[in-house]
Amino acid sequence: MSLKIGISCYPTVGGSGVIATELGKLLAERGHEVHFITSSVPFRLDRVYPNIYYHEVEVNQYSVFQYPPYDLTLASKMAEVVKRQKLDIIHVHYAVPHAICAILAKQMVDHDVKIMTTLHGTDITVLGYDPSLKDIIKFGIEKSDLVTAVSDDLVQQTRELVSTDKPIETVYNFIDERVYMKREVADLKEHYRLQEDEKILIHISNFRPVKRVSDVIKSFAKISAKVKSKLLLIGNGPELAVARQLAKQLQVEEKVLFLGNQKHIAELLSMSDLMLLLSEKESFGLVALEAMACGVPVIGTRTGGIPEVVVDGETGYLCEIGDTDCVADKAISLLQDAASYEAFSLRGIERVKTIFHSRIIVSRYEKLYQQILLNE
Ligand code: GMT
Repeated sequence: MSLKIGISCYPTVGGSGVIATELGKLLAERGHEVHFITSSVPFRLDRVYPNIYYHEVEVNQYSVFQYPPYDLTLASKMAEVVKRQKLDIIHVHYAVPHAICAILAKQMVDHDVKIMTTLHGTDITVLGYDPSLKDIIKFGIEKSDLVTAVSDDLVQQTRELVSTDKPIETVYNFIDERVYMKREVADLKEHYRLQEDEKILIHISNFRPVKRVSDVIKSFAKISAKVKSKLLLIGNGPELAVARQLAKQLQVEEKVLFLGNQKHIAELLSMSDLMLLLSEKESFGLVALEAMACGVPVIGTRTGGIPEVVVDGETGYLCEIGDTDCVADKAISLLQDAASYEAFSLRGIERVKTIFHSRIIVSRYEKLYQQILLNE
């Protein structure tokens, strides 16, 4: 049965925006009518797609208000789209503010739209500790018709933080395997002057303190003392200046390439040998999945959902938060052992195909949509 599905997310760079957009694209390919209700065109929606409609939430700054009313404008836009398009479901990404906006929108219309909320971590792990928001997060979760989270760990954390009995289903993230695969990138390597005998490490994030980019630099300094290597840093954010300063201090600045935000991640991963994801909190770690899909093993921290993505000793390694000696030791041994490197790389590709394949995950979401609609 083809459905009319509204999707709201933060459309800018970020894992939740990527997942929301890729899900919308794949649902549209399966014949559903998808309506993005967002403040700008989601950055992955980069061409015209049949079955996809975009409704802009125009947030105006009025001189009388200190803050632009994003939440209320979004709720009104949701109500307008639900009413006009007769949506079956609004699938929101984040409990706060998006689930709250959907609940409000539902009250504004005379049409029984269902609300599905997907938790991505940031709202729960960051906002959940802010007592003033705890109750509204709980409200958003409990008033949704169905709630999913991107890892078992996030389900657990949400339960503990907001003390709710509401069933929360784990639905893992996925990648578009037509994009994330190992590619031929000899020209690109040449462009960046990367040499054949150099190992390439990569870190991709929004450089928030939670990503512990300093640990990435510290680990890399230890690795590069033993293995001829370079580090690619992809992304932008508040810790970028700190990372630059530390690279200088540890005398590895010549070996670190700061490439800023990039669109063609699969190409950059295809020239890389190892990913470092050393976050303090990470409900899933979509970049780790993208890396594995391109045959790049990952060294991650044993935190949040990372251990559900990266299998220690099989598709990468896990180290405790802040243990840069562990990261360096594991990286050096893996990079120096070609046979075991190859096995890690292949197992990563296989794991993505069997557990995180878009076909499996999108079908799971479709089944959950049907389930909500049948529960009427
Ligand atoms: O990692 C971020 O800071 C961005 C954030 C987001 O909301 O886009 O990412 C969260 O959602 C991603 C997609 O589900 C997950 O892969 C990330 O692990 C999660 N980030 C955190 O939990 C810190």
